[in-house]
This record gives sequence, C-alpha cells and structure tokens, in this order.
Amino acid sequence: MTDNFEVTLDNCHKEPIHIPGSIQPHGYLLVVEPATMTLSCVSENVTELCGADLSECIGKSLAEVVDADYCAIISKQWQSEKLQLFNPTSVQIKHVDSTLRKMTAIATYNGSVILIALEPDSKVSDKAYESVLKMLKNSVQSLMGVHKLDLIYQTVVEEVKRFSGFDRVMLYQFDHEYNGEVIAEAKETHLNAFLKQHFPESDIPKQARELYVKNPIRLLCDVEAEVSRLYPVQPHVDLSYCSLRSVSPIHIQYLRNMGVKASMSISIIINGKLWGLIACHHYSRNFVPFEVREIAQYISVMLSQLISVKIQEEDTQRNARQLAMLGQISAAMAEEQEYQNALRIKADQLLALVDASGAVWCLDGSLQTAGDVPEQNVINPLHQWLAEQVTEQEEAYFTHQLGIDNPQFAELADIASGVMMVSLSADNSSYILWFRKEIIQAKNWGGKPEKVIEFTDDGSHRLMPRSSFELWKQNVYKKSAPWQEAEREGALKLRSMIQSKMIIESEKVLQMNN
Ligand code: BLA
Repeated sequence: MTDNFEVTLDNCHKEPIHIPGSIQPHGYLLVVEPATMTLSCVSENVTELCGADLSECIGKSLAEVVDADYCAIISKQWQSEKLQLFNPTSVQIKHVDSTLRKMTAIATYNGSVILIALEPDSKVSDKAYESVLKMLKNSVQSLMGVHKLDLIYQTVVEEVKRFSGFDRVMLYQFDHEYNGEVIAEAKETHLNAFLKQHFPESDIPKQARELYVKNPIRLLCDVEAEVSRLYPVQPHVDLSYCSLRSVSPIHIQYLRNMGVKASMSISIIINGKLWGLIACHHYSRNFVPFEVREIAQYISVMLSQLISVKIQEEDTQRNARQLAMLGQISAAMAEEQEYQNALRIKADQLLALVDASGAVWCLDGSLQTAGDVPEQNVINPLHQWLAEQVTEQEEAYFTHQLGIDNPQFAELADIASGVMMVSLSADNSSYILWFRKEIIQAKNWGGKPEKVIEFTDDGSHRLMPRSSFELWKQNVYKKSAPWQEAEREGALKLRSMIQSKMIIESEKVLQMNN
C-alpha cells in the first residue's frame, strides 16, 4: 500500500503505515483465516521456511505448517484476550522435506484475520535470561530508590541501553504541539550527543503517534534489508499489532540520513496520550528478541506510572493553591461593598491563579489593571479581536503567541506574548484578560526544523526527510510559556464565581427597584 502512496509535503501524516503490505525480512508472516484455520496470505519469504511454492502455501491448513500443540492454542484462543499470554511460543515449522525448524511465534488477531509472526528462535540463553532478569530487578530497585524524575529518566536510558545492547538510548518527550526534545541519553562515548536537542512535530507524524498509542513497541532490525511482500498482494491487511510490520520508507530514509542501521522505540503513554518515547539507535543490524523487548516495555510502563504519580502530585498541589486563591478573592467579594473592588484588592491572587504577569479586567464598565499590561490605547482593539475569538463553546480564549496569531499585536510581545480572555457577559463587555511576557528561548534543533523535507537533486522530485542533523541553534521569539489546562480551568472557576456574584447583585438591584 505504501508503494502506491506518494508522499508529499502535505500528506506525510496520511501515509497508511499500518497497512504496508509487507514485513521486515528477519521473520515470516502467516495470515490465518479464523473460520477455516487455513492460510489466506503469507509473506513471500515463507517459501524459504517451508520449501513450498507460494501458491501451494495459500489454502494450506495451519496444522500442515506448525506443530499440533501450537495449532490447538491458536484454534482455541484466537479471539480471546488470552492470546497474548501465549506470546512468545517456541514452535516447530514443518518443511516439505519433512525436517522441522524452530521459530518463535507471536500471534495477534487484527479483528479480521490471525497474524502469526515467526521470528528467529529467540530462546534467550539461560545465562542471558538471568542477566535480563537481573537488569529488570536492578531497574525496579533503582527506579524505586531514585526520587527525582530527572534521575529516574537517566536510570531508565542507562538500564535499557545495558540490557538491549543498543548503541544509543534516548528519552524523547513531546511538548503540547508534539515537537520533541531528547531529555535523557545513554550512548557509546564516541557518538555525538543528541541530549537537549529539539525535533519538529513532523518527524513523528500524527498517524505514527496514534499507532504508537495502540501498539507501544516497534523494532526495525535493519534499515537496509529489503522487505518481504505479502502474497497474494494484500494491501489492506492491518499490521498495526504485528511485530514484523515493515517501516515507512520515509522514516527508513530518515534513519539512513542519521547513519542509523537499526532502531527500536517504546511508547510512554500517560492518561491515554503519547507523552514520549524511549528511542534506541544502533549503528549495525540489531535483532532484539521478544522477551527483551517485553522487558523494555515493562520499564516504559513503570516509567509512565512514576511520571503520572508526579503529575498527580503536582496537580493536587496546584489545585490546593488555586482553591486558596479563589477562596481569598471570594471572601474579598463578600466583604467589599462594591464587589468589583475585590479583584484590585486581591490582584496578587488574580495573577498567581493563572501564573500571569499582568491582567486587565472590566466589570460593569470600569477598566482596571494589575501588573504589566499593554498601553490603554491598545486594550480596546485587543479586546475587540479577542472577543471575536471567544466563541460560546470555548468560554475562554488563550494563546501563547499573540504576535504570531495576529501580527497587528506583534509589538506587544515583551508584555503580552501570552494572553487569555474569559468573558463575563454575553456581549463580552465584562471580561478579564491575563497576560504573559515573551520568553526568548534558545533552542537547539537536531537539524534545521524547516528542512524537514528536501527534494532530491536528480530531478525526480522524490521527497526526502532532511539530511542534516547538525546542531542548529535558534532563538524563539514572540512566545510565552503556554497556558496549562489547570490554569485555564482556574480562570473558568473564577469566571463562574464572578458571574454568580453578578447575578446576585443584579437581583438585589431588581428587588430594591421593586
Ligand atoms: C517514525 N520518527 C519515527 C520514529 C521516531 C522518529 C523515533 C519511531 C520509529 C522508530 O522507532 O524509529 C523520529 N527518531 C526520531 C527523532 C529522533 C530519533 C526525532 O531518534 C531524535 C533523536 N519523518 C520525517 C518526515 C516524515 C517522517 C519529514 O522526518 C514525513 C514526511 C515520517 N517518522 C515518519 C513516519 C514514521 C516515523 C511515517 C512511522 C514509521 C513507522 O512506524 O512505520
């Protein structure tokens, strides 16, 4: 399928990488029709495993190819969640000359057919297995003993490097726009460092990130190995969960450009979202047995848990601080004769609630300010533009790059790169605006980010991922720290509080007039 898909600048994120129609050739694929337990499709290299012509393979019963025990497991468990408990199983593959070949089978069901990936017999030797277990124990102990997240990150990359044998292991964290940064690295000493380097969102496009949430681990053994196609041509067999899925040609080119020969990456998923990856590089072919990959996966799950515990702790502390600030503002509104004065009296809390450096608010026609805010004459046009952005559904509008979103306000960058607005009345005449200053960020990019794709010189207009990963330094202007979800929620809580007060006050006025 990928062959028929011409990648362009606009559609990289649409390449259907889950249905490549081929596998990596260090293994073999049997596609089994569940109703009949017969082979409906195989990878072309299966002929070398079974000795039969491809056309003879199709329609064969699974029992003619694998040993009876495994056949019984698949027949019984293919639809059950237990199927994965049988991964990996050591199986005997029957050759037409009556000899047997030992392979490691990894079976998955993709909702339509059973996929049996046969990988090189990977029974990790007892000695290696012991050492893998020791590593796991070590990793657990060090993870539990080390409390600061930075140290945990470093422990993880060092441990994964030690037992997986990769030349380089990195922890790669996404930001809110899915650009990424290498935040920890363990590498062979002679290699150049990628630590602290940033990479743009398009290096790991959307569909790849979605696939990596569904299937958290992938191994590319050899970027130079020619793929083995599915026979008969089956462009729609979903290989999302298949350990042998062949990798997108554009990513293979990317790795070649980096000088990498084998790669593996493991997803770090927090609250169902891809937080980052443990990304491994090797500078020669590298096959990693299933058991070792699973151990790397357990480590990533442990890491996800540790990160999410830290996030929860931070959330709890932040919520408590927010509640205290809201409580103080609420008390001031109750105490003051004119509740509108409360925000001025509690200006510190108003700013700290959302970590802003300035605020402007207008309640019942009177405009007030706190902290560093734009000149009075800019507030009106800014308010007008922001009011257009606040839709009924959104309730709050926020940006951390005002001058980029609307160049008319680019000159406000030093005090108002970030702005958040909550509207307090249907006509937007009562509102609060919070501001954040520009943070000029010195960013180290692993190659020029705008050169994510280059055209080849030969006139074929084939697209190539960028070919230079030389450190490229850039200063990022006109951006503030992004507004966090919790800060947006804090702003909305204050909004409800003020709106309730406004209703009470207007009812009082009505009663007085009656
Ligand atoms: C996949 N890109 C990936 C993966 C990584 C990166 C880690 C996961 C696959 C793997 O384990 O190798 C990117 N690798 C990095 C980065 C570093 C690294 C940033 O080591 C930093 C040190 N890639 C491009 C462009 C496109 C693209 C321009 O640069 C699209 C036109 C596509 N990347 C792309 C695709 C995949 C990918 C399609 C999915 C590969 C697959 O799983 O089939």
